[in-house]
Amino acid sequence: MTTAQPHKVDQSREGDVLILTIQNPPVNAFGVGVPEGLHAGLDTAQNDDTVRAVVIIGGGRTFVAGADIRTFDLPREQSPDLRGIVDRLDQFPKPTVAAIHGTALGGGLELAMSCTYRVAVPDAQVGLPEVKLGVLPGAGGTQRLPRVVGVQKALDMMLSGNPIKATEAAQLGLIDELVDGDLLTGAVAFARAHVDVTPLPRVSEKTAEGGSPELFAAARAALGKTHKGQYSPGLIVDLTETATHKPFADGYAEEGQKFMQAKDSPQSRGLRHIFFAEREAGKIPGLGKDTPQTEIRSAGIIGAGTMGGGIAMNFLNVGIPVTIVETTQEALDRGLGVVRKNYENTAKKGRMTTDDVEKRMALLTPTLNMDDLKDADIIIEAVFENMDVKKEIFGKLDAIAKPGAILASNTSTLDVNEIASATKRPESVIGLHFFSPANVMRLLEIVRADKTSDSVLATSMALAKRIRKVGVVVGVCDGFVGNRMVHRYGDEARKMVEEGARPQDADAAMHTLGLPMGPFEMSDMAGLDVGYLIRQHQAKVAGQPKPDGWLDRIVEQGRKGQKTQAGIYDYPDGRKPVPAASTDELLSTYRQEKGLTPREVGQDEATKRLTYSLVNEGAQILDEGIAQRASDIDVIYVYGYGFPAYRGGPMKYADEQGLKNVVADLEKYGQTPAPLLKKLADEGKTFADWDKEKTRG
Ligand code: 3H9
Repeated sequence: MTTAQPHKVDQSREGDVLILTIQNPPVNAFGVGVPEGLHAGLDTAQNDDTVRAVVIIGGGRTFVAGADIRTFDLPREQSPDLRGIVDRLDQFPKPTVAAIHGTALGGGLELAMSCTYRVAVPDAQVGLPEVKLGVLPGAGGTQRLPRVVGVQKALDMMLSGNPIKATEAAQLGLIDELVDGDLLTGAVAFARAHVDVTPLPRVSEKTAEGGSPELFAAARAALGKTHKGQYSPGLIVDLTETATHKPFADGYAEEGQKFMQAKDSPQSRGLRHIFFAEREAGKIPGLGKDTPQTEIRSAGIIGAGTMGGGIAMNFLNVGIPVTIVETTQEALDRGLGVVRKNYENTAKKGRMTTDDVEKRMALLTPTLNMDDLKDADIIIEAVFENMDVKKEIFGKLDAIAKPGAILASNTSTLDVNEIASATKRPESVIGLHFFSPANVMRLLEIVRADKTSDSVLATSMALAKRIRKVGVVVGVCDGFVGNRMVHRYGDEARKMVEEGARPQDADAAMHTLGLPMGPFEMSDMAGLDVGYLIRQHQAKVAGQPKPDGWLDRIVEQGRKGQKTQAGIYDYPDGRKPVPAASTDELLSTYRQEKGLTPREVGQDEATKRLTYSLVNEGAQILDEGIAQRASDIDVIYVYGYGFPAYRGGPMKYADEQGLKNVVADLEKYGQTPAPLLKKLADEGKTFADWDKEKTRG
């Protein structure tokens, strides 16, 4: 769009230097109005002989954080023309200096690399994160970065997508000068010192050093592990190789085409969806930015088992002291031992120093006395799933905790309202459901109970961010969002096996979608006895006969999953599942006894039935208001259950397939579509439409 757009670039002068300040808050993304403003500025510089150099700087908190991702779906002629600006800067007759603070990411770094020089404050960060959005640097990045930092480093940066600090970039020659003190003053001085340089250095005229056929072969081979199933990483390697043996203009043209291919792929749509979904999840309708929050300076954790220890690590990692309570010294010692071992393993891999390990451990205070939690700002209960035990603990906490402390339960299924009823301060009670391993998995389901106060909710959301989790607010129901959906998925998987599928077929069906584990590998890992005990208990309470499914029979053989080195699968080496002959035999007997004639269940059917069982339950959850948005469910599945981000999560995946098709397949395979799903399909809508309508109110 070239007309009637307000220019988002201010022009000002410092003597003979023209300063162009990009003003597109919050992150100065290269959106509509930015190229127009930069062209206007470059026109000024070109037409005015008194201008001898140009400084390009970001207004507000950052340099340019990249192309405006929201414009990716616009028709090409309406998209902001980043390549046009980069081309013009590359050939610009006067020195141009990019002055970087905050982050120069993606198109932001590409813009900077097309300037003659780059200066930055030491704490700035620069990177090409496009791979995380399923695309590739599309404004010269794949051709310029290897020409500046060498092939290996460029591949590392573009394939990881992770930014590097300006200090490292300066060592690599990507930043020409670090500016201590005022960035603009430093940039203007730098520009002035370079007005007489001829010819002007251009990155596009350099050669990309350090590539070899072996290096590129190794890079391609590694993608199978690091970026399995993904489209854009291979293109990034190809284009980097091109940079080593073709003229800049050829590589640049190739990059332009491949960028468009990647941008229009379902994988990029999925990854962009998750980028925005993650940020949306942080917004809670009705909860203003000014909602008062409690400052969390210390935490208490009850239970030093796998979950309690993992949860503690999140706090220790960001410098929040933790007091951890157990009932026996032995359990306490074991718990602390596991935390220490985890840190030491990280140190062994070189990702932490031994000093860091000791600093973290020094923040952890073990105790057998719950009274020691009296000063904690937040207390998280992480004991086993038993309502009576949890209520007893919360009753005690009510007497011990200081007023205003947050009382949280890490329950994965139980009713947080009932837990809160054990206290006289239900407004302070919330569910914080961490996922195992709690020090690794990024998801945090934040369970808002009926009486949870806004302040407790807002504090919990902010805390999630601080401990580097992705917090998603959910309502109270059995299993909340993630586990409730996974139960349906497990039911469908078991049913499919009864019909004739082998467990390994069901798992393979989900691998084809990109999940690292299928339903049965996941059950074996979690422990089959957990579900078994729940099923037995539920039947007893309901006065029904003892459950006798094929999975119950496996548990009754003493095969409880990975932990007993035998479950649905065998685990001869302790970790890797191998199809078990005993399971085949058991299934065959089971089907005979129950009069079931096995039939072949194809991979397509298996994938659809399993994935759509998640989608169907997700639709029901949305309808009940347990999740705020379909995109929240996607965030939960990507960060908590390994659903590939490049598919955008189950609800986005369903949107991509078309909800009409999803409904037709559910019906074909004997599942009843949830009313909301049916309604959206009938109206020709998507879950994304539903989210939009909801947001509009
Ligand atoms: C690219 O550049 C392609 C080119 O190679 C080729 C083109 C031809 N666009 O994360 P935050 C919004 S691809 C649009 O909460 P933080 C974000 O949605 C791009 N919007 O803040 C949020 O909005 P809201 C390569 C964007 O401080 C608000 O800004 N660049 C963009 O925690 C604040 O964001 C990237 O991939 C964008 N590019 O983190 C960088 N970026 O308030 C992506 C942010 O309405 N961005 N927004 O929810 C980031 O990594 C982080 O946002 C950043 C700030 C580190 C910058």
